[in-house]
Amino acid sequence: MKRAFVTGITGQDGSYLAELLLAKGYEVHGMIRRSSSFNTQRIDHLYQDPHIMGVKLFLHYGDLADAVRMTKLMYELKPDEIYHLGAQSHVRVSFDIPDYTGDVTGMGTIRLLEAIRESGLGKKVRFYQASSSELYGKVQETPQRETTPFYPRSPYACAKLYAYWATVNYREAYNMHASNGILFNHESPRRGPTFVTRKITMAAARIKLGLQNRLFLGNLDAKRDWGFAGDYVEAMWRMVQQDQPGDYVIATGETHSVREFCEEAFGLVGLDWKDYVRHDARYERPSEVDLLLGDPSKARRVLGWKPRVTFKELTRMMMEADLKLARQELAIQHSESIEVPLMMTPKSKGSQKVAPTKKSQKTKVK
Ligand code: NAP
Ligand code: G4F
Repeated sequence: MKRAFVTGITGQDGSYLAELLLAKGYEVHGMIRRSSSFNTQRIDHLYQDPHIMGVKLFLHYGDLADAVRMTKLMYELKPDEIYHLGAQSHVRVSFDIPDYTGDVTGMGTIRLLEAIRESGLGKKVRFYQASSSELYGKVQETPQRETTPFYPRSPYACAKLYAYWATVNYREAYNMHASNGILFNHESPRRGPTFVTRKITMAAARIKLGLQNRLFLGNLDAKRDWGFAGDYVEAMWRMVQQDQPGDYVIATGETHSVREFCEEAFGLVGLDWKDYVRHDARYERPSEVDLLLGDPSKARRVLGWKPRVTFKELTRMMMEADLKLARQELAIQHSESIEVPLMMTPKSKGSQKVAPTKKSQKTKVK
């Protein structure tokens, strides 16, 4: 049985990748951050009590800022494959916390690569680095392919540039099986709520149900090559299975503006986005990536990979999921209007059981 180690397993991609690896019979070990609130919602459906026999998913505390812990995990687990997805992954936020982003998203990669070498796994393990189309930034050619020069436009992209070249360097210097997936934007119902597609589908659903009346966005002209995350984790796995490591663009080969995404999403619930979307400069970036459009022909040729979900199917999938969540939110609001008084202690004077009643028909408990 193959053993995989996944950083960023609690994120969007980590959750789809964990599903894929478990379905293929892998034993999966994920590194998670200690958090004061639960951060495992995306993988809760996969998690089993480790005391049960035959469990295949294991979670370990760790952090990309902690080299000692990652080295220890490498010694202990000795994985066959490592999927390095953990990162501070928000581009706009990286302008606010550039130091942290450089440390976790850039240096985090070299810490993990060194942990692999230090534990003697360098020659054996296969390593996947979650590189990004943000590397192309101010694009030097369109569409962007593996040979297109990079021009990063954010602290996030600069950190990913460092991690990209660290991966290439460890491949060349130490003969490691280390590959970069240069993934263009990929989305899903599990996408973080502050990324633009999810922000739009959540708002369109809540507006439709009367839970919200405005959506504030930044630059509507930006164009992105949006695919489905479930398709993209399949490409990660295929890269790692190749005899030789390499770098691959993973994209749909189609681009759409943020405005078009609004039109499509609001249209699906019978609304005109122009009636609800307002501009807020806070969501603009000091330097923007105007256009991303990938050429995935190398991935198609070498990996036999192609995207299955179209732009329209993706938007529909996200809208359907967010409508369901908005309905649940509405139901919770409605149930909160039903008053259930706390029970008094049995010995206390005058205690009595009261059936739940609607606020409108309040019963006084004496
Ligand atoms: P995501 O949802 O933001 O997930 C990021 C993951 O990294 C989460 O599990 C997060 O943990 C973890 N993480 C953050 N800081 C960490 C730290 N200091 N130590 C350990 N773990 C940490 O991102 P995603 O969309 O799944 O993307 C996965 C990877 O692909 C990222 O590296 C991203 O930069 C890259 N990428 C994404 C796209 C895309 O369109 N989605 C495209 C190209 C590349 P918490 O859950 O605790 O926050
Ligand atoms: O959804 P976004 O925040 O994604 P962005 O910046 O393209 O980055 C994502 O994809 C990268 C791959 O290319 C990943 F590497 C990265 O980790 C992340 O997953 O923004 C998309 C576009 C931008 O041009 C942004 O300026 O949408 C524009 N936008 C307009 N209004 C907005 C908003 N973005 C966000 N997040 N919020 C807005 O209100």
